[in-house]
Amino acid sequence: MIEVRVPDMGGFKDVAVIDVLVKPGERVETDTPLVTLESDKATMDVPSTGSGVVEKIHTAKGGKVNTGDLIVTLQADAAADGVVNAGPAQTATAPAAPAPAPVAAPAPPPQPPGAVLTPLSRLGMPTSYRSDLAPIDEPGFSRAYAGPSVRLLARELGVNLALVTGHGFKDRITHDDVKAFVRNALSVPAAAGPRAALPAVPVVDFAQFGPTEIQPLTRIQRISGPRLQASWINIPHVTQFDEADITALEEMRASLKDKAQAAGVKLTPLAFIMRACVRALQEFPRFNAALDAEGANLIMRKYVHMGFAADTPNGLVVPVVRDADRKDVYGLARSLGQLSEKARAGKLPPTDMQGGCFTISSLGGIGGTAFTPIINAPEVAILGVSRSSLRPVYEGGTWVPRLMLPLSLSYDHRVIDGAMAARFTTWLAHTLADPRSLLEAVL
Ligand code: CAO
Repeated sequence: MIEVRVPDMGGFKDVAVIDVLVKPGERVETDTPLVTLESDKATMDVPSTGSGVVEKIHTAKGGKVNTGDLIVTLQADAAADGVVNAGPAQTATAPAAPAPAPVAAPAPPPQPPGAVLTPLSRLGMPTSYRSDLAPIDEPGFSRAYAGPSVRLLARELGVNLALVTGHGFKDRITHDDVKAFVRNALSVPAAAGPRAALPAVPVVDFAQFGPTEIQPLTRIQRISGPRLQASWINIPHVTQFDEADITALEEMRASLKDKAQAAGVKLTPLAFIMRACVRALQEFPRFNAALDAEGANLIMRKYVHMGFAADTPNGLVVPVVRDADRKDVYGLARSLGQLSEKARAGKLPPTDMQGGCFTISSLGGIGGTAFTPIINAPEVAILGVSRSSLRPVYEGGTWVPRLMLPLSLSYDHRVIDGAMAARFTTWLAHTLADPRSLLEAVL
């Protein structure tokens, strides 16, 4: 067993536990943050002192702790038995231990030899950049999922953490995320002038009008909210609507469904739509690109990892089917089933939510005729799918019943123009209407 205790907190007493970052049964490594504490001077993470599986959590969010209190017991890996106390806490006044490197984190800019590095010159930024950033919204800043040294850096640079997308462990905001955010803010052309601060919405005491109850957002909602807001604010969205005749596709799916089910695969419409989207990305590679931090170049991806929005009891998550271009429709259906199950059970590891190139948000199982999905930045497009319905279509001089699937493609207008978006959805609709090619094996 490893006992992780509250380290010496330098005289602070009854320090609040503002977050418990792990659950019993979860695997942790040395330095994985276990709980976040907050005194009136600083926030600090208490990292794990060994690797193993969380056996018991001895504190709870909202509780109070003191130096030496037991916070977590770990079932240690075979070689690491013993009772260990936590090392020094990561406080806002002491630099934090390095967080796990985010996937594809941007490299720091090269520095001239002998350069004196202030926080700003380290980022290659003019000192007047602060006017380009929205003011810090304090409640959002304190809710953001970031360690003390990252908060300190964000304060120094005037970055509103509520708007920063985290790429660290469990989507924690890292130093590189803060730097990338500032670089992005600076990429606004000088002619556009400083970015105007967003007008604040009024803060209202609702209790003065009647009884109320506070329901905290889930952890997933607290993380995804600022991300959605950042995408909404930063990306000029346009949504292109279209519809695909999926009469033949649904006939074909119905004829294959039982056999697939017997083999343990649930062949839903989404698997076919994903296969069609993979092929559409290959046909229109710009939809599989990302804009670089300066907004000057496109990064063309040579791989296809497909995200799909999944509705879970804890909120919206976007699992990613890796190498979707190397899977046929059955392989995609199998991955969709496995990832959806993990997502609903709250057991998706961060690696299953990273590296997406394009997202599909299907509300077809629920209802609706169209919607305007928000792009999952740094992707440049997202396909919304609504419920198919049987409708009369005029064909060859007569009205025939056809099953029509509504498509809503939101795209980043900095990268994709309207004509290209219309070509994309038209191509997609044609491909879904003639589904034989979607069943072809993938070599
Ligand atoms: N039109 C009509 N019926 C559809 C359909 C469509 N476009 N898409 C799915 N269906 C049907 C399926 O065929 C299935 O019916 P059967 O059980 O009779 O075959 C039923 O609806 C349920 O499908 P499903 O939801 O189990 O499977 P799926 O592959 O369509 O979707 C998933 C999986 C994870 C995408 C879905 O469960 C989900 O979470 N959707 C919500 C996504 C979301 O919240 N998006 C919004 C994001 S923005 O806030």
